[in-house]
Amino acid sequence: MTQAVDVKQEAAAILDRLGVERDAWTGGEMASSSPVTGEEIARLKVTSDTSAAIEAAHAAFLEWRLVPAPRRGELVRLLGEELRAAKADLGRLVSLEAGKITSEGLGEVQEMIDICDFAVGLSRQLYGLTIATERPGHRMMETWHPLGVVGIISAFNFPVAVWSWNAALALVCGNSIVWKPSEKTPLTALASQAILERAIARFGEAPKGLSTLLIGDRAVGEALVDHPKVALVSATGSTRMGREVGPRLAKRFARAILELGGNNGGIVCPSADLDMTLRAVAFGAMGTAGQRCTTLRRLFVHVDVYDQLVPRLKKAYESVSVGNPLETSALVGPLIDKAAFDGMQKALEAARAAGGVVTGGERVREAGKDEAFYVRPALVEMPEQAGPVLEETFAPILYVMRYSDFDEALRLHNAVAAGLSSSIFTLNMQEAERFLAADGSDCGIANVNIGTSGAEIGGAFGGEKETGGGRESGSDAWKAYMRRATNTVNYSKALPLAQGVSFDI
Ligand code: UN1
Repeated sequence: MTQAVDVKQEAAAILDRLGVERDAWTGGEMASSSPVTGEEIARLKVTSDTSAAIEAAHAAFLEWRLVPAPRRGELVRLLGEELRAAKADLGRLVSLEAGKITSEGLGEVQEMIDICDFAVGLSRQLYGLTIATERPGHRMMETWHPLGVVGIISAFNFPVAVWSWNAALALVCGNSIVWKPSEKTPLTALASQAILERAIARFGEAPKGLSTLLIGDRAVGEALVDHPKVALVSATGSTRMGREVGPRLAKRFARAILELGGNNGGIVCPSADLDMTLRAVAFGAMGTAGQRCTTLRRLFVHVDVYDQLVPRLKKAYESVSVGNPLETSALVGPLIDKAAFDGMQKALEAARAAGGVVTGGERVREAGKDEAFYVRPALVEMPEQAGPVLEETFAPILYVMRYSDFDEALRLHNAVAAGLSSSIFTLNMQEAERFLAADGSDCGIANVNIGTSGAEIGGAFGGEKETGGGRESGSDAWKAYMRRATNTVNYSKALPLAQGVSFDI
């Protein structure tokens, strides 16, 4: 135990150091509280004129798209520098506002720095293609152009990293950005915006309105989704949210990147390295108090190793440290709020009713902090994949089931609505390769001997089915942030038509 931390005072000191105006987070109508203690730490002003902010972002886009991409990369390089300088403060603010343990708060800022580095390189690699044409004296090519205003809707659990994936790519791709952060984590958003503004000031020649923050509730998010001048909305959150956002965007033919729920599974095969599996499962299922979209939620364990692995896992669940992430080195911090706690208890009740045997799951009280919701992570041995196992509950619940036939395990693994992340633990290459094959895991992320969470930024991030199908972050995810033009140039003196068509006038 170290000294008691005054969360309100510390948040204020960090915001001051990061250059956020006090006016933005004091005296406003939107309360923000820390899950660490349950105390209110700020009162934010809600953005009143979303339309004006989006119009300004559009005007900024019209200029920014003309700045050469490698110059745009320079702005993102400066953002990376500013983030490096602010890492300790911003990481701590993530812990204060989202309840993450220290190394995960810092890890989240590292993820921001990493995507900046990636985007800087990308700013010189927005490659198009040259394509063979069937017509003599012609050249065909593909060019990538800036798209427009990019709206970003982010969730509380990765309050800043997910913004940075979108912001860094959107900016090098020549777009302006408008960000609606979760109502649960607006302070880290104000801080990130201030950090970006510092980079913009150093850059010197960026148009005003290039990056805007919209503070507010659902109505503000809806205004962003419905505004005709927003070309793309990248939204991270629940499948329920995606079901509303997706059709609204489709209605006006705007683009969507949806990164929604996950109900991530793992298969532990007879040959698995059980020590490694234990650690991977523990981090995947209990890390971030089970509040990652990539959290491991379902585990299929082969009958031959079940009695070796599961008792050890249970011990880990019984002994993992749960507590205040600001004052202790606990590995599991608080749930975001009471609703998350209630949702967890409801799922555990349903699991018991379906024959589940629960280890853990009870509230861990912090003295004098009745509004903070700490829980012991729950491991639930289930007789079959049924009831709450089929749904994502955003809390640390791991459902464990036995299997004896690999194909059956694979079938059950894929038999849920979401399709984000997945893992197999095996030293048998036939099983590993099968898991990664066309008839293997149906998720956007499929791992071998690694847990489901903690992806690096270099790969495309996202998933299939009810996860929404969008891809963010690395690989060629940038293409969703640009518009593609196919150009055919005739440098001959004739006009041959494609497909041999003749049209002589
Ligand atoms: C999320 O939970 O929305 O792979 C994102 C991970 C992190 C990102 C999670 N890099 O767990």
